[in-house]
Amino acid sequence: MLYPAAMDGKQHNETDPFTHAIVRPPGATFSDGITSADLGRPDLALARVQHQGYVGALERCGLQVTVLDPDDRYPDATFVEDTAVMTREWAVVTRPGALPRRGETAAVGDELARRFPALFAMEPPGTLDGGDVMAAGARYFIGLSGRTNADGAAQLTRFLGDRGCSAVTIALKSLLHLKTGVSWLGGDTLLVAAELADCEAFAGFRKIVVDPAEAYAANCIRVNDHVILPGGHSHTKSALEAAGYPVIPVDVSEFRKMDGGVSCLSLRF
Ligand code: CIR
Repeated sequence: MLYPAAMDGKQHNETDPFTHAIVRPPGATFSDGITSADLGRPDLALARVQHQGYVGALERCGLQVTVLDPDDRYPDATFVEDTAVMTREWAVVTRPGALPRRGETAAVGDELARRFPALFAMEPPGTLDGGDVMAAGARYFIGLSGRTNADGAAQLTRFLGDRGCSAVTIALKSLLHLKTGVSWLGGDTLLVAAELADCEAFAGFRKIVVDPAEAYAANCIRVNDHVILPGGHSHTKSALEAAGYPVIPVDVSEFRKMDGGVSCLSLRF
């Protein structure tokens, strides 16, 4: 633990609106990041424009957005979600599972330390990417993935338990991160990819199952009154709207080429 241990029984109230987000635009080395997508190299200029559009969507949802400087040493640093798990009450700086990404946490940790007097940092041998952590109010789901190991999940589970939150782990087979395949929409509703639809951990949730042809859209973010969804997924957009969620589509094609989705691009609190 690098920082003084935290907090005193408070937990995120699921009705609290988000007021802030932290983002980090793609840097000059963006296309050198890790990817398995096989969609070609991203166009950096377009990625920057799309990132601005994404920030605009967060602002439209009422958030004040803090923009960190890009750091060309870390091509994946724009996927800032993986570097922390946080609510408005507390923050945990993660230890990302991919070695080339580990240094990304320094700038995020500095920013969070300004906001949170007590900031927890994960310790070796634990690894955890924020993309593997889905909160549904005080219930947390942690994906065990190629990035998040059992020790990382256990550290976070203990931290959450001390704050009155529950956590269960879900072993992932093929997804990069848990939230690649599932998004909490608030209350008891999930947007879920077919491969996680029957996951026992999600029994009891109402599920909107994503058409397999639109599996990428399973990663979306509910931000206050809206759902920010990757553009071009009309079936999912219609399903969300029919369920009563106003949708803001954002074009993130260049981030998809680097295995990123809409949740990865911000920390929201
Ligand atoms: C990586 O492989 O780490 C990045 N290229 C993509 C990270 C996406 N993050 C996320 O889904 N939370």
